[in-house]
Amino acid sequence: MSAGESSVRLTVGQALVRFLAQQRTERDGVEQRFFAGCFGIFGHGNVAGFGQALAESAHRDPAELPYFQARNEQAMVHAAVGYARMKNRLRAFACTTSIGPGATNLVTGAALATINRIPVLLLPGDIFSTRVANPVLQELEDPRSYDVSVNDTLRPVSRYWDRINRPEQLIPAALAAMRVLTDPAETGAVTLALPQDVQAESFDWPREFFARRVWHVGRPVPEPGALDRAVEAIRTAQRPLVVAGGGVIYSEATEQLRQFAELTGVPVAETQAGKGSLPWNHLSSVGAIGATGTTAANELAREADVVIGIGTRYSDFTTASRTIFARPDVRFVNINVAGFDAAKQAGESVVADARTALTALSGRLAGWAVDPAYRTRATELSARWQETVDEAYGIGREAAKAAKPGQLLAQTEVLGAVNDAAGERGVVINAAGSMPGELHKLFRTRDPKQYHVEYGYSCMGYEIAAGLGVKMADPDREVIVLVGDGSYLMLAQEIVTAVQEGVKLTIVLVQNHGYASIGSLSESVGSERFATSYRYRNPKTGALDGDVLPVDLAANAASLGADVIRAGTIDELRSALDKAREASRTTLVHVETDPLGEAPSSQAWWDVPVASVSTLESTRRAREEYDGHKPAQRHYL
Ligand SMILES: Cc1ncc(C[n+]2csc(CCOP(=O)(O)OP(=O)(O)O)c2C)c(N)n1
Ligand SMILES: [Mg+2]
Repeated sequence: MSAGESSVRLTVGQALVRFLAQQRTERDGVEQRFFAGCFGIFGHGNVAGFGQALAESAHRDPAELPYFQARNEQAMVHAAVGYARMKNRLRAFACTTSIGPGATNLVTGAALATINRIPVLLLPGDIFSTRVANPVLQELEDPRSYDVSVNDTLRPVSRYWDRINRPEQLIPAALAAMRVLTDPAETGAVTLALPQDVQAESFDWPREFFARRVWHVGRPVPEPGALDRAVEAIRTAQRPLVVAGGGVIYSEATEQLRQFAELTGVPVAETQAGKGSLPWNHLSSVGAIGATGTTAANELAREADVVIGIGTRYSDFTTASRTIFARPDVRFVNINVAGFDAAKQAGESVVADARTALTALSGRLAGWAVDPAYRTRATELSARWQETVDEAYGIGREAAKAAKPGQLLAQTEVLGAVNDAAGERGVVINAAGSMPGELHKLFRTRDPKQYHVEYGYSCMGYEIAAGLGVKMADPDREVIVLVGDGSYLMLAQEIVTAVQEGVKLTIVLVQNHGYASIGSLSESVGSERFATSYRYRNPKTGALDGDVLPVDLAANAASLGADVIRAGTIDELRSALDKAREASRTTLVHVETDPLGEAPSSQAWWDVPVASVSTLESTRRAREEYDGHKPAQRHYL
């Protein structure tokens, strides 16, 4: 296209900033800007291209595409994911990086985004398209092809991946990127790799490229035949059970789920991403399902003849590695906006938005309900589990039975205090270690957006970075980041960004000197807790079983700019959480817990294969137990 009124000459970087600023989503008549801003770390791969464009944009209009500094590229993707998840995927962030290590640091974050189906736009710099100066600093140099760069590592973890080798390629690529980012069935990480020379090249862009563009996020309706089959399956069920996944929350279908449950009496169990679909004390709620589930949900799952999965991808934790739905004749009805997930477990596939499908189902099932005795049984099972929660949280524990001085707190008591501190709307964030499982079964969720546990990728280091994004998405909510010492040591540096931006987080650091979770898993598979605690190497044994290390993570957090409170007892913890809530600055509460403490059992299995031959007695015993569980595993054909 030649220069003229219908075009505008800009670099690729400048054009991309302008384009991103004009993208909008609309759902249910509510229109909003899609990109809340851009996280970035600069190097030679983006400073002169996209970085220059951001600088120019900040001069023109600081609100056009606000820039936020991060300390680590992986962490900035986590922050972006935290934000987009909180916004039910209707708003998101872009992330700009340099080439080489800045780009490959994105890979873990991208995998997390894609697995959890959360949109994020990644803009790594790439090696010269002209190749005139190659190899450039940080170039991989594949002897088989100069077409390869480290950014190719982002291909399998991106839902859309493209490299912009000529300026005009940006036009179709940017549109394709937006299509994927705003499509709930397809979304995840989207990568546009930007060669550093191309970013700075200019082109006469058609003005329409920068027009305000609205991406309509629809609510696909069920195909009539599919709805008929689903209704028929549910009507003939004696023991139906809903499994509510993240799709219920992203679709904002919690009210429709409540109506469906009240109308039909079908009990509702929740996956990690779906937790909060019903308030914990709703009569139809049986809480968490699967390997980290409640005994109530799991008992009903074992008896269920029809499982109604809504917005779930049936991870191994949800299905207890395909053992929890135990009836030989169990059938599945799957409502999912993604055909890929709807087809799982050979179920009746209803490809539709959760809200639309639930409304349709409630209409078609009017007058039908489960046997009242089944309803009562679900309620009773739940009530029994809630007594277990009270016990684990230490509610009603007499003073005489309270912890003795010097005795470490149980992690479940810490979670009880955090549950109280979160109140009606506070958001609790976690991702890896022993806490996700305990939170899943214990946490009493009152609001659909208050339980933010990333358990698609269960990525250590997500917690603090995601807290930043969550708080940016909803500054009115108290945000409580629960983080283990292992996770903290992996990726804590976004505390600095939170302090810089005045984004106030409460961080509860649970110090148990190592990997309580993997320690207990290790023991259960006969690996004797090998190398799962942080200890000095013992000169006598040669193993890592010496003294506890002199590590002070509270001091570390203070050095990064956080206010710090150390809590030793449950009363100190509760008062620290009160103080943190009132504080205006990011506050870290440091608490030590017993690494050997246990949460109540879910009575469910998780498939982690055990060595089939071993000289260790512990391993042989674990293998025997494993062999005992294995036959219960189903294909669900
Ligand atoms: C990035 C990453 N590496 C490794 C793992 C495997 N893993 C899961 S939990 C865990 C230990 C977590 O330790 P910590 O945060 O202290 O929590 P704790 O188990 O003590 O509750 C490890 C190593 C993971 N989930 N993520
Ligand atoms: Mg730990």
